[in-house]
Amino acid sequence: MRPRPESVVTGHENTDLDAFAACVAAQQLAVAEGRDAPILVLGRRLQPSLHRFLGLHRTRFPATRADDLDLGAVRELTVCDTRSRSRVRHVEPILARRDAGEAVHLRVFDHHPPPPDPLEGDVDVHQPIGAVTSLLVLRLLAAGARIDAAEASLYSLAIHADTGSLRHVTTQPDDAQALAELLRLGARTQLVGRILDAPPSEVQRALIRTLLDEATPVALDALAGRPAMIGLAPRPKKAEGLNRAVEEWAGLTDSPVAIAVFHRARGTTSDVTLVARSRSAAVDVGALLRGFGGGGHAGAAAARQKNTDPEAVRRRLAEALCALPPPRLRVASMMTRDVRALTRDVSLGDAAERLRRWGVTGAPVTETAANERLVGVISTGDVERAAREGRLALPIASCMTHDPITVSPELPLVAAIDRMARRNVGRLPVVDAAGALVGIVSRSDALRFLYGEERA
Ligand SMILES: [Mn+2]
Repeated sequence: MRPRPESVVTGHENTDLDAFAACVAAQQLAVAEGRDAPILVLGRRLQPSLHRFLGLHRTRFPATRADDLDLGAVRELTVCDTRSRSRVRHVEPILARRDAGEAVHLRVFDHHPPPPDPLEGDVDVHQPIGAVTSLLVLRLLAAGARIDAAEASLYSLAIHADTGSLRHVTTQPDDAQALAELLRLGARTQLVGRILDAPPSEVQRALIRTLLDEATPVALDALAGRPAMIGLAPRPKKAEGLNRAVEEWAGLTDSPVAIAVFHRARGTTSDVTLVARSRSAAVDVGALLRGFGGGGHAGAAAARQKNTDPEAVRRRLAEALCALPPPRLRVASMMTRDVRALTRDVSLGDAAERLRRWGVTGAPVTETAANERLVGVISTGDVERAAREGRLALPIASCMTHDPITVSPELPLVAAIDRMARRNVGRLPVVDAAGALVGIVSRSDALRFLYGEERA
């Protein structure tokens, strides 16, 4: 006879480390609050990283599949890491009894944006945070619960997984605080390498190769003309680790937005799985894929569509991406328009004098005062070198950089800052389509944008 629990806790289908760890934390929280620990119920499928973790830890953290339980007596249900009803179909019979008026107490802990089919819990805890496990760990600590080294290791692994080791833009101070407390409690950081950074499997490597070959760039207004990549690949029969494959692929493309369209033939049509990653604040892939019946976070999202045509899905994705609004902050909104420039016929001696008087370490050089076409840049370093070599009487054109790195006023500010950092230049002349100097952005403009007003 199957066990007949009264209280269960579960995470979303395709259960990952964050969902599983949050369920374990919810069990411990119940104990700390004087309730019985709920039975942990897994989704029908598990993410490979959780599978790897359970390979060693399944006796330490016991869990059961829904099919191996009789859920008819459940009076308490806790759902972690989702509040979308369609993502917890494995406990649907419990939810259906609750709909029918039976007394089933529902608790929900989540960190995703609202789904189209939200669960309404008796206790609803939603917080935009990197990992939902962080939220539960801080509650456990506040409740005075004891956390042993194995639990601390699981929780920290989940936080590393969902925050990309605190690097994703969704990371919050509470994630870092929870991680710090877990390290104090003996979390084993070496697990992160062993469980999360395992090399991609043969299937994943093949997918990454296909995506690299079969991706098309889509120029986006939202990225001021920079492309997003849309890749097409057949979904393998054992479709595990699609997320990991897409993450690796996204890291290998130079584009901040990468969306994979995985397809699998079903008769005359196909089932499609979309997996998206974005490193740009201008493209929220969670919002984008909600338009395709999916969901997720701004930086990572997924969706599934049945009975469709992969090429049509790719076209609709490209259209939806192109319809995103253009970036608000461009170089033009931040540049200094009143540029102190020199002309190419000025002597190096005069240039030295003017740079000193203006209190700047460099200036753009234009053709003539009347013709503002940018022809180069000169720095105090160039002038000092000329002075040492006794060449101050020569025109600056003899000593300037002739091919300076420039930006267009239409470029998003973040792209300009990126270019400044990568090329290690302190100022970027801004030129219009005709090559005329129209402004300049400097390191101090960049810092003001990144950190707000500088202190004097
Ligand atoms: Mn999560």
